[in-house]
This record gives sequence, C-alpha cells and structure tokens, in this order.
Amino acid sequence: MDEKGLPEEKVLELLAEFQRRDMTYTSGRILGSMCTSSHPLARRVYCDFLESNLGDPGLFRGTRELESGVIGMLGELLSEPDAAGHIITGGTEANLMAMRAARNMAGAEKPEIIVPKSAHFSFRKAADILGLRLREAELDQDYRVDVESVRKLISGNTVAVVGVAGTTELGRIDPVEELSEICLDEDIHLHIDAAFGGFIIPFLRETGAELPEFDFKLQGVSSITVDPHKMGLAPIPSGCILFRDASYLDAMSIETPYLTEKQQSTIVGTRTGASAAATWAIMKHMGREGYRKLALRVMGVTRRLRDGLVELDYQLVVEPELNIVAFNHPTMGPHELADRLEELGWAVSVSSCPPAIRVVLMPHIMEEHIELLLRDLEGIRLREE
Ligand code: 0PR
Repeated sequence: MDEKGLPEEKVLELLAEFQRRDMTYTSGRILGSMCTSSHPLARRVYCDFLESNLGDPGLFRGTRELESGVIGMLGELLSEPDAAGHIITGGTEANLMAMRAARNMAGAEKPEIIVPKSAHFSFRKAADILGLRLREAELDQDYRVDVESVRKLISGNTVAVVGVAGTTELGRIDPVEELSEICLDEDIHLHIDAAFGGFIIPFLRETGAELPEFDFKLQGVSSITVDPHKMGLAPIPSGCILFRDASYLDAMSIETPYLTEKQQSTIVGTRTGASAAATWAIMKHMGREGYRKLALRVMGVTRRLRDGLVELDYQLVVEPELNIVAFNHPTMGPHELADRLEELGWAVSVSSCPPAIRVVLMPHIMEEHIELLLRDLEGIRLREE
C-alpha cells in the first residue's frame, strides 16, 4: 500500500482501465456463463443495502424479513410454502449446506454421498470439506442419472443422494420422481441441485412445457439449491438453499452467544443482506409473469441456435430441454473449434461429458448475437471445404 492516498478521481480513473479489460455480458460475446447482467433495480437495491449484515440479523430486522420473504416466495414456487432456508453466496455454498445437514441428520460412521457423474464440482468440494466419500452414479444415454446405478451404490453409509435439475454442462433434468421414491423407501436425504434450473423449469412448466417434476411436491425431496444469481437476474453473490422444514437447519446450528441471534446454521458469519434485498426486489418486480416471459424468450433464442446449427450440419449432443446447447463440428475437435471461436471474439466453454462446445443462452444473449455466431460457424465450415 502506498504511504499517501490518491484522490477519488484518480482511483476511479485507474479502475476504469482495469474494467476495460473485462468482458461484458452486454456485448453478447460471453456464451459459456450462467451469470448475466443484473437488472438495474437489483443493482440499485444492492447498493442501498450494502451495509446490512445477516450474520447479526437482530440489528437488521428489516433485511431479515426480506430474506424470509424470498425464502417464502421460493418455497411457494417450489411447492413447499413452509420451506426453511437462507440466501447465501451461490450454488457451491448451498450444496455444501445441504450435504452438511444430511450428514449431521444421518449420523453414519463412514458417510457417503451419491451424485450423478454430471453433478457440479461443488459436490467434490463438499465431500472434501465434510469428510464424505463421494460415489458417482452413471448416466443414461440422454445424460440423465441412471436410477439403477444410484440404487446399486446405496449402502448403510449413504447419507444423501443428489439429483440435478438443469445440469451445468447440458441442462439435463434427472428423473427426480424415481429418485424421490427410492429415497423415501430407503429413508435417505434427497437433495436436488436446481441452481440453474430452479428459476426456469417452473416457469416453462407454467407455459405448458413438458418438463418433469423436481421439487418439494415429490415427498422424498429434502432440500433444493436454487440460485437467484443465475436465471433469477439477481446480482452476484445470490444463492439460496431451501430445506423442507427447519429441522435440517437445526441439525447444523452452532451457538453464537454474543450475537443478536443465539444460533447460526450458515457457513459464513458476516453475510450480505444486499443479496437478499436485491433478490426480493427483482422477484417482486418480475412476478411469475415476468419470469415466464423471460423463460420463453431465452428458449426462443435457444431454438434459433439449435436450428441454425442443424442447418450448418453441426451435431447436437442432445435436444435442448433448457437454454443450454452443446454441439460438435463433424470433424474438428471441440477444443480446436473453441480456439477458432475465441479468435473471432467469442468466449465459449467446452463440456467434459461428452466433450462439446457448450453455449448457455442467458438473458444477455439476443437473437442478433446468435445470427453473428452462426455466420462465424458457417465461415468455419466453408473454410474447410
Ligand atoms: N450447481 C450447478 C448445477 C451449477 O451449474 C453451478 C455453477 C453450481 C451448482 C455452483 O454455483 P456457484 O458457482 O454459484 O457456486 N455453474 C456454473 C459453472 O460452474 C457457474 C459459472 C458461472 C461458471 C459463470 C462460469 C461462469 O462464467 O459452470
């Protein structure tokens, strides 16, 4: 640190130079991210609540009510209005909390969790931190978890089974109904990672899309991750963990004698109230109707990309169910194709299972961006002939 401080103007000038090196969502060039531009209202509210700390909620009673309000709205959306939970930093922390609650409730000597091969890497972190053995279930031909494989992995040490509603790489929805039945029979915690899907599947279902049930309506589901900072339009960091009831939170509560609340179940202590306030604001502002329109719009852009790829003879990995498209060039490997696209200014990501170019059609990607992308993909096809 320098001895003498700089004038504010100078600091802002220096910062602007750094920020110019960042990519922006509005350019439409970020194709592999699950985050997106924050809604202007969410930005404003975030700044207004910057100082509120939900780690000491007795001091910020209004913000605590906003957090409860979000939990209530999300619980209702996911078929359990009395769900208990918290607004936290994102899907990683939510999955970690779910695994911690499941482990503590089960009390197994050598705890194990069963996750699909398609599960997000946050479960590896959770297993490492919590001392859990991670067992990976196979996928079926459609890249959804193979229920028989899950069944075979269950043992007396299984403390949780995980299903994913909207996988990170392909946007697949696991057969949660079947997982729910198995977990009810075996009395095992079923956690659904709907970090991505939670803010789009229910709205698409409301428009008549034939997507499977994945939420608390299925009695075996004990907890759900849903991230407002993905399809919810909330600013980073805004994640949410929901449990069927408060007993799961109690199973991991720690005494906090000198704070305004005597027990704490979250992993972090001091934690952002701004995320809760901004999520509350954006959900109130959008309403179900707003999210339904958004879901239909991103699926329209998804379809345009899907159709354009098929016309150009690129190969789809699967028919997209949600707003993620994974595809391959007929002969060129995905990493080489990703490099070509990067040279043309596109930031794409390459999936691992199977290797493919993966595009997440987040709200910042407009139809005109997809037309430009398809033109570049056509150019790549023409050049090789
Ligand atoms: N669960 C699922 C299904 C996810 O897809 C993700 C993240 C998480 C949990 C973890 O969420 P947090 O990252 O909020 O802790 N999925 C994206 C991924 O890892 C996150 C992402 C977002 C990656 C923006 C890149 C990016 O630019 O691919």
